[in-house]
Amino acid sequence: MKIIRADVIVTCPGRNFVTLKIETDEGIHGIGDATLNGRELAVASYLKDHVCPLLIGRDAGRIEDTWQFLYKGAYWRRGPVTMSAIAAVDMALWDILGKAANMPLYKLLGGASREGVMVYGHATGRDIPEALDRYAEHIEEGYKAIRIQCGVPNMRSVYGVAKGNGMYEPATKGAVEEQSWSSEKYLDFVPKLFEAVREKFGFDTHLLHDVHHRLTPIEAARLGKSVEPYRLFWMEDPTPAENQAGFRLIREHTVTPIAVGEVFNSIWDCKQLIEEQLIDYIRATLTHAGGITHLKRIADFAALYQVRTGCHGPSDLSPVCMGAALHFDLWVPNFGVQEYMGFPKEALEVFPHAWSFDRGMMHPGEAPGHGVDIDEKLAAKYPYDPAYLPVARLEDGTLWNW
Ligand code: CS2
Ligand code: MG
Repeated sequence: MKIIRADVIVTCPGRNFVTLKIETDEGIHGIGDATLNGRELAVASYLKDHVCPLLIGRDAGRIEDTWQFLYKGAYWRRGPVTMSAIAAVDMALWDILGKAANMPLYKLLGGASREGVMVYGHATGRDIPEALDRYAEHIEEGYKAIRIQCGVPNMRSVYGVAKGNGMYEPATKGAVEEQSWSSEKYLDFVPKLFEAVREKFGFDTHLLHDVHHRLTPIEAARLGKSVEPYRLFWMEDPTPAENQAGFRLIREHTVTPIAVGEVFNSIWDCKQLIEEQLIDYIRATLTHAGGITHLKRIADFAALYQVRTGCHGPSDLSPVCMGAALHFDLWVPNFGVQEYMGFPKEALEVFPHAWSFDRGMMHPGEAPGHGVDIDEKLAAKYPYDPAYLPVARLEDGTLWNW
């Protein structure tokens, strides 16, 4: 089966998404997600101008060889733009393979390892009472794992909290939003938030929290230690992970589990973290870490060290990534949890999908391939609308990690 066409579709049904569509001479097509929040057009161009022409005439079934060809053949390895582009090709080719075999992707990977995929939702509030109300709603909806983020008293803004009553969406139109940050205020406040959750709801739900790269290693160690009584499922991205050895310091002081990796692109970004057992969950995801072919490699490597998966799943990864991730999660032996932030209604219409949600558990469905398609006519009604992620500054104006 030969590839005869490859097109890039950029659309903004509620938020921007980049999708690659590959067509074959047997009339089967597959799609892959290539969305890189705030830098979408770089990946669209990488695909359109440099990758799509190389795909024409290739055997659609040679997925591994195509991956190696795009990775090694570019000479310039890794990086978010390259790896998102390779991921989109890989996802689309696995989709095609599934359709050709008339099998859902999870069966091609080796079959289901569990009945369903546990997902965590986002409970956010401007203050503790509001965050607890959202937490209660998630329990009502059947969530078994819930992430909580909350406004910090006397801080102008905080990461992860929805504006108004809508869904949480960090990217904004126009100028880059500048938020302010104080690690001291945050560290004093956040244990009180977890205490309030455990006091009100007990220990029946898995409690998660995202630090979003805001602390230094010693501060993260202090946070992890101070919240041990609340038994978090994980504290996410406690400090930036470019310096992987920095996590040794955190590990020496606390048994609070650590999840890292939503900004990683390859196995090399997490090699030391996994090998030295400095983390408990790896958050690398299909779209940004080279697709199914590469994430399988990361997960198998992680399994040697009892590190489990916890794939990134924000609304800025498209419903295509969500579908493919659920197949991956249903199969992967060392599964931990999957993030599920939900999508704007328009996005769910543009991307018809076989996946479903039921009381905190998700299933990819039985459609051949990854089970997600794109309605191109509808997609064309939502032109690209540039938006940027915010930045964070310390209270004295110093640019900090967002
Ligand atoms: C977050 C993301 O889901 C998460 O854990 O860290 O919302 C992240 O900020 C966005 O994906 C950035 O595009
Ligand atoms: Mg995160």
